[in-house]
Amino acid sequence: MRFSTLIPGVLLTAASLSAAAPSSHTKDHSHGDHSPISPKAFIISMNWSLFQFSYEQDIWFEPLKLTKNITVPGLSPIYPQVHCTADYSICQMTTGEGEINAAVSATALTFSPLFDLRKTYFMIAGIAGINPYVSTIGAVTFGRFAVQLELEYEIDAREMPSNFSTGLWALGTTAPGLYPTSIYGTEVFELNVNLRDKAMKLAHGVKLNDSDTAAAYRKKYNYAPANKYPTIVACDTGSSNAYWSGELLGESFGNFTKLLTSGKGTYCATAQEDNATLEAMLRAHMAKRMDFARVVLLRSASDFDRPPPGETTLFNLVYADQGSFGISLENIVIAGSPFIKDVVKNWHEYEGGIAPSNYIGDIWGSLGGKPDFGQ
Ligand SMILES: *[C@@H]1O[C@H](CO)[C@@H](O)[C@H](O)[C@H]1NC(C)=O
Ligand SMILES: *[C@@H]1O[C@H](CO)[C@@H](O)[C@H](O)[C@H]1NC(C)=O
Ligand SMILES: *[C@@H]1O[C@H](CO)[C@@H](O)[C@H](O)[C@H]1NC(C)=O
Ligand SMILES: *[C@@H]1O[C@H](CO)[C@@H](O)[C@H](O)[C@H]1NC(C)=O
Ligand SMILES: *[C@@H]1O[C@H](CO)[C@@H](O)[C@H](O)[C@H]1NC(C)=O
Ligand SMILES: CC(=O)N[C@@H]1CO[C@H](CO)[C@@H](O)[C@@H]1O
Repeated sequence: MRFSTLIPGVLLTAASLSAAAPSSHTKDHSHGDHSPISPKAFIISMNWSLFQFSYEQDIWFEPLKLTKNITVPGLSPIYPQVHCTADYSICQMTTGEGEINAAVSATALTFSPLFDLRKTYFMIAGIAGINPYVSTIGAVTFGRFAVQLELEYEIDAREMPSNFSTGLWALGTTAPGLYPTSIYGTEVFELNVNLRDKAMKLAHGVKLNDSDTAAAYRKKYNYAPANKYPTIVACDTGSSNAYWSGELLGESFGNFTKLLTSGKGTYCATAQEDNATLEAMLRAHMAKRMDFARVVLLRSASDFDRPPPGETTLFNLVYADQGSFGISLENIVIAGSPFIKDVVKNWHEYEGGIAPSNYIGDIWGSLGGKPDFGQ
């Protein structure tokens, strides 16, 4: 439906990109070649622990052999380097957690003169809370929409009017359920569905990892898909700095996602970074430094966003051992690697871009075209 408005913008982008990207094969950045690095695939992680075994970042080091370190000014003080394969075809960085870290680190990367990212495919890949009505712990989600959940008015639910269903509602309005009248621009991002589907197809049939503890915790939910084996699913993320939990907040944010995406988005995964990373990428695209049509958003489920029947929300959030932190990390690699490897192996299919057939961009139409959500 949006082909006519969208495709010209996309072709323009592809044309401006085709002037692009020097090949990176032969460069040796440790020996004085200072032309920009132009990776084919770039993984964006959010967190990493120096003290514990396996977090979002270092899960990639071994399987992808990320042996080259590049210090990039403006990255997080605790994750100051980008890590690349020896031929610089695949790189990875860690933004740090939460929206501020994600926005600033992604901006520093995309505007760094050390990189030419105009043809690079990005995979934002992290762990997330999961909506049990849409999927389950250990599952891997691929998103089309990223919604800024806490960009709302909020009053403590104990002080809300008795006829309110939730203490959170859209900015500039007077009650839950009304479309926001005050728009900041980062409320919703929509990504290339054709690219997402390609990444999901490549991941199809992989064997996701599981643990006995996770399997037992799933059984506490007396409904599907929460109590089913984890799978790969297409559904959408919501970002919020507030690390929330609970049936009512989950329902409130699910409603908000529907409201902002004109019913098209299905909230399933909670993240603390995606709208910020995507805002930085949108601006980098506008500055012709990268291509917003080349972004995949993957979130694996490390915990449920609300408790099973008979347990409290507090228990679910801070006490329960859901047994899925480790498997969610492993499953990022299991479900994300096929895409990363395919980009490098079959670069001829990717180099010119995977044209989107849906609208991509923000709520303002900043990249051209007309949003297929909102008012
Ligand atoms: C992020 O990493 C820090 C240590 O670097 C760790 O303490 C924290 O628990 C991690 N957070 C998540 C959500 O994994
Ligand atoms: C590259 O960075 C990683 C993570 O900080 C570190 O473990 C590794 O030793 C570094 N490698 C080199 C060659 O400096
Ligand atoms: C709640 O009640 C007030 C006062 O009766 C009314 O003005 C308002 O529209 C109601 N709000 C909702 C969300 O039903
Ligand atoms: C699944 O996890 C177990 C325990 O960590 C590990 O031994 C096994 O190799 C993993 N399987 C896959 C397919 O990664
Ligand atoms: C979500 O929306 C439904 C349908 O409008 C409504 O019945 C429900 O109370 C809302 N839930 C919350 C928590 O706001
Ligand atoms: C920087 C940024 O965009 N981060 C997030 C996303 O949504 C709103 C946007 O203005 C910010 O409050 C938040 O920090």
